[in-house]
Amino acid sequence: MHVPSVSHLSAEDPEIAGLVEAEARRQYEKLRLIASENYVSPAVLEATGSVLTNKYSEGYAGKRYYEGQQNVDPIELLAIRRAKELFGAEHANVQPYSGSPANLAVYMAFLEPGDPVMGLSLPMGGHLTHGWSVSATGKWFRPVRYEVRADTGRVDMDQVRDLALKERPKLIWCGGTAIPRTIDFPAFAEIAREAGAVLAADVAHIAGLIAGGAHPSPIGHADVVTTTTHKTLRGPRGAMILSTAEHAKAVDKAVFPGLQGGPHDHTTAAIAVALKEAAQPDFPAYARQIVANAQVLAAALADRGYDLVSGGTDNHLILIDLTNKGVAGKPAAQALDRAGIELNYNAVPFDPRKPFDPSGLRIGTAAITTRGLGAEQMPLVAAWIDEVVQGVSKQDETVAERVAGQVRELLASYPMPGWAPAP
Ligand code: DSN
Repeated sequence: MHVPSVSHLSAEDPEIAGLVEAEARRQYEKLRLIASENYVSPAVLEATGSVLTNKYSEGYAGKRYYEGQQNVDPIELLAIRRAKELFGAEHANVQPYSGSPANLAVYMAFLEPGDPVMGLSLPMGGHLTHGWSVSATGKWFRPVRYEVRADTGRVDMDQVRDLALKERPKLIWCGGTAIPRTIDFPAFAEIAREAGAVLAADVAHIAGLIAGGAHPSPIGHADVVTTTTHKTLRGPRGAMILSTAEHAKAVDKAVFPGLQGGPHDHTTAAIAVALKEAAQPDFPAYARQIVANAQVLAAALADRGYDLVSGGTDNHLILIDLTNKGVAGKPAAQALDRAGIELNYNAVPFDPRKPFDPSGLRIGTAAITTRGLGAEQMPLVAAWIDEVVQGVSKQDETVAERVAGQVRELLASYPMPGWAPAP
């Protein structure tokens, strides 16, 4: 049974329908611990799969380049209003196709090619678009990179200040993709002010935690805030840019016509739905549970001798350095996947290994919390991870299959939004 029904797809293209069904079952049967993923609601799925995908709407509400915007304008205005209300922002742009285009729009709004930009180094937990060398942002701008401290695993704020005052970046990014600790937005804002830089907070990973009050907000500190909408925020694949009123025009012009063509109206509608869901009274409890689950899981892993970057977590994310276990991240992640535990191998700060074969694993608890798992299940999850990692070091191929069966059995009691197995 696929919910919503995919009967037309099955009739017209059984090959794709079969793969969609297989993916739904895979998501149902796996313990999904990829820190940037989640399960969206059936309402978000319906909006994403709606006829809005048929429409072109280049421009903004009231100023479009195509006719027939009687329904799209109110949809986009609703999404904007809900984004502003949820985050307390003066301005919201809901058109960026995803996180990287949103971040590129920030460059377009505030920088000229060749200008200096400062961000957390990618292997330390930053993002490609914060000026990493292989990204357009590292090629077309002059990157300055700050790091985490070797002794604490936390962002080195003294280094951030020293570099900012020395290099005078025009733009400073805070946030990233593998940061297990609270981001100190006021401290970044003070440094940006001192250096005369624009402060951009990339809160893609923690947007849902911010919306639910489980992480401090960058609003009031950062000049501009970018976020994807599909991680802890639990919306469709998309992105938003929030800013002060002062920067509204520059942000909007950068997104369109600066970088993009027509917005994806079906995504905009689904973002509006997700924002409404995140404004409901039960969302803060969801956000708090994500963090509680991560903290219990982190403690259980630490008890089993796992070396956690920064020693634990304040948010949804745990970064494990497997060096002391004598196993590399990639074979561990692959074995865990075979064991029904889906996560990603990840570089750890000061990683001596290569990015495609690094020392670490990254774990996130947003999806399993949506599924309904609570703190009481986390020691079991840690035990399974440990069993599989030990299996890799002992080259015991039987562990993965055994654990996969146990994972499937556990998850059968936790419904998945948007899909259920045939009765
Ligand atoms: N791919 C996202 C993540 O996994 O964190 C960042 O772009």
